[in-house]
Amino acid sequence: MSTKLEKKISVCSLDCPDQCSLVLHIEDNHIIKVEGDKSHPVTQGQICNKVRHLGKRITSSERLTTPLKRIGPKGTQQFVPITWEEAIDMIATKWKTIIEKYGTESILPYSFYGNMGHLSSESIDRRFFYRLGSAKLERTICQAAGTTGYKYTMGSNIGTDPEDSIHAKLIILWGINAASTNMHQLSLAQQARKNGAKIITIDVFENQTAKFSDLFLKINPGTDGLLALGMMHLLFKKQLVDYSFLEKYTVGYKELEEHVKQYTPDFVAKEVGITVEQLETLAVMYGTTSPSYIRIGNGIGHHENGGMSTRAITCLPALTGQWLHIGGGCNKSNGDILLHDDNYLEMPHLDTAQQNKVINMNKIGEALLDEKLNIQSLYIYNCNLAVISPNLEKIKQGLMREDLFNVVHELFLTETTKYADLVLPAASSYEQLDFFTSYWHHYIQIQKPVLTPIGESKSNVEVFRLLAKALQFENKELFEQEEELIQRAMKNEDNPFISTLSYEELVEKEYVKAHVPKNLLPHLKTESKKIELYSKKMLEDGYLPLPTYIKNNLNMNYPFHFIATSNHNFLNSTFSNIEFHQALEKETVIFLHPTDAQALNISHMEQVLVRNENGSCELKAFVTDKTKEKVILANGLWSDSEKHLVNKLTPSTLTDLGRGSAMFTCTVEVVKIQ
Ligand SMILES: Nc1nc2c(c(=O)[nH]1)N[C@H]1C(S)=C(S)[C@@H](COP(=O)(O)OP(=O)(O)OC[C@H]3O[C@@H](n4cnc5c(=O)[nH]c(N)nc54)[C@H](O)[C@@H]3O)O[C@H]1N2
Ligand SMILES: Nc1nc2c(c(=O)[nH]1)N[C@H]1C(S)=C(S)[C@@H](COP(=O)(O)OP(=O)(O)OC[C@H]3O[C@@H](n4cnc5c(=O)[nH]c(N)nc54)[C@H](O)[C@@H]3O)O[C@H]1N2
Ligand SMILES: [Mo]
Repeated sequence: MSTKLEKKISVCSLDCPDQCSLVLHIEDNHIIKVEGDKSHPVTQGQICNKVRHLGKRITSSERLTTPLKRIGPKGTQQFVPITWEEAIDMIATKWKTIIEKYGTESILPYSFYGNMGHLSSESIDRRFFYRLGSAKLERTICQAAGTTGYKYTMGSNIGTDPEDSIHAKLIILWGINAASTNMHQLSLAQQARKNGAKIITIDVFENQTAKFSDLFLKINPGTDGLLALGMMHLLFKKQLVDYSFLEKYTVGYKELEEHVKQYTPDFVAKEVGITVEQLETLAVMYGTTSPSYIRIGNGIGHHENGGMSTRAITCLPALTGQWLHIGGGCNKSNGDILLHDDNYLEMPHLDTAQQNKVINMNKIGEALLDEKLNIQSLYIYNCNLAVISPNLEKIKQGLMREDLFNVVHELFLTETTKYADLVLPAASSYEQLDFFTSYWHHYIQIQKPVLTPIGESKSNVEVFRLLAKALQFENKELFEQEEELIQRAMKNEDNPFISTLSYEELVEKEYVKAHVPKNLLPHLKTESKKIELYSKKMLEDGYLPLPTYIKNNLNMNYPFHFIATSNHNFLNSTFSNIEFHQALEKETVIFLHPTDAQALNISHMEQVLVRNENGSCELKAFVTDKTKEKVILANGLWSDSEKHLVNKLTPSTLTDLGRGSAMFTCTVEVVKIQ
């Protein structure tokens, strides 16, 4: 790469719905400035502050440059550099021994979307582990509950094009802190507001998104489904539903109308923690405004009842016939709009596993400690497991197992590498060719390499090719080149929305938009081809067929509901190791209501102990009435000190639908440190 200043179009590889198009100013293999691409219809030249300072992370002097082998006890981060040949040979030798003794399914890959590139996260890696016959990982920590609830209703993950939300006259931001986690949705909402739209935020905390809204409802955690059912009750009662739409495009509206009679305003308002007047205002605004658009966030899906709650909200637009109005409807995840040929990319037919051992990623601690499951080796990539997973104390116990052979492929030394026998240096997304599809907007984007890999770092794809060779796997599929992979993956016969797009066009234009008709109704993938308010499939799968409120199971031994969300200046734990970003986020805090602080005799910014049966943390108490009494929030996934790891407190319980993480259904006590 040249040493003179150049501007290069790139795509942000972080796990974020906005998936921005970036203009990187590069000099001497360093990112010296980052701008938003003005030509991209969603990015519109605006980017978040953390990505504006991306260069501090990507070209940081802390980047790993060589493979490292452990020399000290596990947990102490003591390594010596070794060569790639030695590293690959060590993995191959160790795995061959493990396989001989315990079988292929004693090896488990553990990955998530630290790099959203499809080649980096679900291509040769998946093919390799199928061919190896490893145990399988259920990757459900993020959206699983919500998208499962959504899919039972709508058939697939397709919803309103966010760009159309500028036409909405009512926008509800529900369980999403869009100001931090989906900033371009706020820009679009701002444009809608100029045309007279009203904006409502529904959250348990008065965050920056709430401040931006015309109406804010501060509700009790985990009551979203009930609130939606209470709205439905009023919509039917006040005759604000569109019966002709319901008749033509839905299944089960009569059963639903009968079913929601039990959700009376008095009961709903009390349980949700709002007034009957607020509930009425919300229902009437929703029932009388069109187009209305609901952006459903992940704050809902991380509760035990998150699948059903999301399903209940997903039913609302059908009641008022919103799917026929441009900008109307809702959007949880648009993941299926840009669905590529994942079967081709991942090749499940290469699988050689005999038993089909499946481990849920949220239960990795339990799995590592379960002798029957017999996990002998972990290969971790695209994921900071020891920070982001619930029930960390248990995970730590598992990772400390002397007999566990643990490989971590990372850009940096992290909390997770502490427990590695071998650390491999990863190339960043800007150092390789890959393609990206947003799970919110409708653009496919390409990343061409714009930096030379730092040190000896290698991309995920490259490392799996090396491993395949070392294990003498001869399948040519394991050695396919990046260009061909993208070209072939973009051809998905089953997805009409991308059928006219080509790799050549993508290379030329940097991003291309899916061709999605304004009316999605002919594309519903439910069995009935309609919106399923009553779902026969749910009944067959062992669930209640109508959206129903089931209270979360809280451990009442502890007085506070504890919700550790993501924060504004990190992306999950990414950036939490960069001093610049730490300074932006300032402190690791819990937000505590003044009444609760007073009862505990805790003053503002006092260091406190937060604990429950899973573990304990030391954090500062930020006293504020932005939260509800008895509800505590924490600001993100800090990893600067073990004392700050909030997931030491969260449970590994699974959600009602989708086997997702119910990490937000958690209780704690707060104790003064003497
Ligand atoms: N800055 C930044 N952006 C990010 C991320 C990040 O870490 N930082 N992470 C990325 C990822 S992987 C994801 S999945 C998304 C997640 O982004 P969001 O969809 O915004 O989800 P969360 O940040 O988990 O929580 C959103 C809101 O839900 C609220 N909440 C919690 N419980 C409840 C409840 O029971 N009901 C309601 N109504 N609200 C509740 C919280 O107070 C919070 O304001 O953001 C992505 N973007
Ligand atoms: N308490 C609590 N816990 C949470 C959440 C929460 O809101 N609260 N959010 C949950 C959610 S929604 C999600 S999605 C998960 C996210 O969990 P993770 O996917 O683990 O997200 P990150 O913490 O960003 O860590 C990603 C790691 O991948 C590495 N990486 C980046 N690119 C590459 C690459 O090309 N190759 C390799 N080998 N590594 C790479 C980065 O350096 C980084 O350390 O966290 C979950 N955990
Ligand atoms: Mo996520």
